[in-house]
Amino acid sequence: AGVKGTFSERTFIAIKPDGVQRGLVGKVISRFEERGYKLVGLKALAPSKELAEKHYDDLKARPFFAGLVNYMTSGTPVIAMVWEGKDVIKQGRAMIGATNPLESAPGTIRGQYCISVGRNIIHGSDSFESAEKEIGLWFGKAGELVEWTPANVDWI
Ligand code: RTP
Repeated sequence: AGVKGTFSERTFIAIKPDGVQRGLVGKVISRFEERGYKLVGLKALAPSKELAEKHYDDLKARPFFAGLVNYMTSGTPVIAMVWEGKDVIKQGRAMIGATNPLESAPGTIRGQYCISVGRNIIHGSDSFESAEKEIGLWFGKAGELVEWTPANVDWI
């Protein structure tokens, strides 16, 4: 996940199937771009059960686990992304908002678009360790992440 706390820090962000079905892909990408983050990995895929279970393996014991995996593997794609930039892991979580829509502040992504915890349109890594794990899981193949330099933005 790059180097923690520097401009090369990376996080894993995924638009979940309900976000794709609702046509919110462009809006989510715009928010990260406009904030000043850099898109270094992007793909659409319908995750396998194995991938969804590995991604959420810390929630295995929770009562909603099976439903969560079914939702992620419905066949509608997930838009898997890696975003890079200063403090992007923490800032990405702040931009996404709280898991429970009753607690997600208006202006956050979930606070603007969600009313149900089980259909909360987006995922973001919650720590550097999670980002490392999730980027490896979703972008395991060599060459899937791209290094590039934005035009004339050194001073931002
Ligand atoms: P995420 O991992 O997807 O970014 O979500 P999170 O950290 O904000 O929340 P977490 O506690 O890790 O839960 C993961 C996802 O499980 C679903 N969930 N459903 N009571 C429920 O039905 C319930 N609780 C959680 C949500 O989709 C949540 O994002």
